Amino acid sequence: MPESLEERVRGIAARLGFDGCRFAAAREARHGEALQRWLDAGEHGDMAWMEKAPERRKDPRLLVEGARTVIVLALNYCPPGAGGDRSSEIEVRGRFARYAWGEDYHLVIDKKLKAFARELAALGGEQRFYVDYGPVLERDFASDAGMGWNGKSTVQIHPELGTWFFLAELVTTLGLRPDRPMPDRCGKCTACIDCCPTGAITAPHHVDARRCISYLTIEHLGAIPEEFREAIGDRVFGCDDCLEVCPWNRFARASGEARFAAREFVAMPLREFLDLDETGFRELFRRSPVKRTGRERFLRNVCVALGNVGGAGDLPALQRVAEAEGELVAEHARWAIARIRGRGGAS
Ligand code: B12
Ligand code: SF4
Ligand code: SF4
Repeated sequence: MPESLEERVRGIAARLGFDGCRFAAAREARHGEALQRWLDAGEHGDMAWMEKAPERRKDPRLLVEGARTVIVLALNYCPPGAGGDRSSEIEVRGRFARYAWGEDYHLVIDKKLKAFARELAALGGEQRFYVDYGPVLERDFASDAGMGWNGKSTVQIHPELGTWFFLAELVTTLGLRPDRPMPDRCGKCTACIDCCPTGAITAPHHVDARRCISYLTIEHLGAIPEEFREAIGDRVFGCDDCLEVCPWNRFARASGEARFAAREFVAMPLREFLDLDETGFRELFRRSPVKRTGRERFLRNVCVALGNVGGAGDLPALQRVAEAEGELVAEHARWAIARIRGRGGAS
């Protein structure tokens, strides 16, 4: 039997190292109106880039003329020691979300998508590819294609990968038979909603980004509102709480992608980050997602974490930063000093 077009495309995905490849029809996104309401309510906070071209985000046919299929891809990023067995987690001093432990996934996946697009062109397709930054409501098309289901946390859940996978898409003119959606297997579970430290999951499948620690530590541009600082705890970049509690991570296995393995910075003592100058910051976070915040906002986050978990030994470094840095970092350093002193950290 000759190989079908669908099998050939899945074969390309497997050769490029993707952990899943499924197809959805290119059509209007099911939750386009929900996206519009979210934007109109300002729940995207400072992410002005989310406001750009919402009509394209709602309909992939506006991205590629004659588009017939959205090829939905999954790539496992579960770093070794982070899977279902939480007792073997690597001990970290300030917490980074797992997706940021290794090399920037945009770089890793972009390269694979370029190669993928070349192979699809050889099959007669015209396509564009996206990972994260593109105007695609990625989780809608993942749900349509049966790449897991949309969890109550809004994170897409896969029966074998759990929560630890990235999504990417190729919008193509090739007509590939759509896969079936997968039933929602959250059942009565509400663990992600119950555990969220800031109450950011305001309803099942709905996150108010302005309350989310991932947003506050990565995307938010100014001072972190005081009401959230304590809840941020020791997190300095992103948040995994609603992912870690998901029972479907019992089945998660470590990623085969060596570039997602944890880099040294995840185990660095928090205080040492305060010594980074611009060059030091750029070198430490070269090819890392952490680079996105820039040094100033990263130091802001480090000060908040030190205010929550630091001790007397951290006061001299915080004092130095409070005197030498611009107002954004200095104000967070002063807050941290007051918190540590309030705990009896030092006179
Ligand atoms: C903006 C953004 C954020 C924002 C806002 C998050 C949010 N929930 O909206 C912030 C900065 C907070 C964020 C955080 C994170 N993000 Co983010 N983010 C995005 C981005 C760029 C757009 C998301 C978006 O359009 N939001 C608008 C809202 C309205 O849409 P939505 O959250 O996708 O929600 C829709 C679905 O729930 C959908 N839906 C789909 N199927 C179904 C089924 C049912 C029944 C229902 C009711 C709804 C539904 O309907 C909703 C309304 O449209 C996407 C990439 C992309 N282009 O899609 C990555 C993306 C969602 N992020 C990702 C990741 C990894 C994260 C973090 C885990 C990172 C971290 N550890 O810190 C957290 C998770 C926090 C969380 N609970 O969502 C991955 C998620 C992969 C996955 N397996 O789901 C994505 C897909 C990037 C990628 N290419 O891999 N993110
Ligand atoms: S990433 Fe953290 S703060 Fe954001 S919704 Fe999940 S648990 Fe809440
Ligand atoms: S924690 Fe429970 S409710 Fe939340 S996504 Fe996982 S299974 Fe669904």
